[in-house]
Amino acid sequence: MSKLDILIIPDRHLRQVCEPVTKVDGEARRLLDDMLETMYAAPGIGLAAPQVGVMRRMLVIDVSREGEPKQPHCFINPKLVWASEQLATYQEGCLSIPDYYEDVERPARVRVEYLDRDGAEQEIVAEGLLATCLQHEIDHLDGVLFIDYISRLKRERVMKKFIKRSKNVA
Ligand code: GNR
Ligand code: NI
Repeated sequence: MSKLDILIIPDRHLRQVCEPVTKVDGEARRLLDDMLETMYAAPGIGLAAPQVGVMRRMLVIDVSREGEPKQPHCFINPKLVWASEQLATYQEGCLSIPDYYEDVERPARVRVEYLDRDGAEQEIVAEGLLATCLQHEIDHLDGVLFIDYISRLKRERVMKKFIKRSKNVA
């Protein structure tokens, strides 16, 4: 397994729409394993393929708490097929927008259809942090970031900071 580099805004990969995975083969599974290693090392509770520059509809999540058994989940071609009217607010962060956190309101419960790492069709009904994380990660596959849900003033402020930072290091 190998740890991958996580892309930071304003990297253009983070604003593109990913293509479906056509074959769940060894190469796809290797990428999922590398994404899990990268997510645990960060550390984070989720990671989407475009965050490591791979423009395919794949993501990994583990919302288990520290000290509890790990619960790695792989989602391939995930599709949000139902969302509750009831909303829930979580303070979100993103490994592609380091050290920035804001409250975001999203549907509290969602149903998602996807393929697992064996290519089998699965469906999950999620709530709580898992529901929020799934929506955050699926958004990444469509080039959407959590800062798109905060005020324009806050978003432009954080974008400006990271654009400046990218010019200083790159
Ligand atoms: O590690 C992460 N924490 C988090 C907290 C609240 C809502 C969403 C997330 S996902 C984030 C990792 C990440 O950037 N995934 O794309
Ligand atoms: Ni993110």
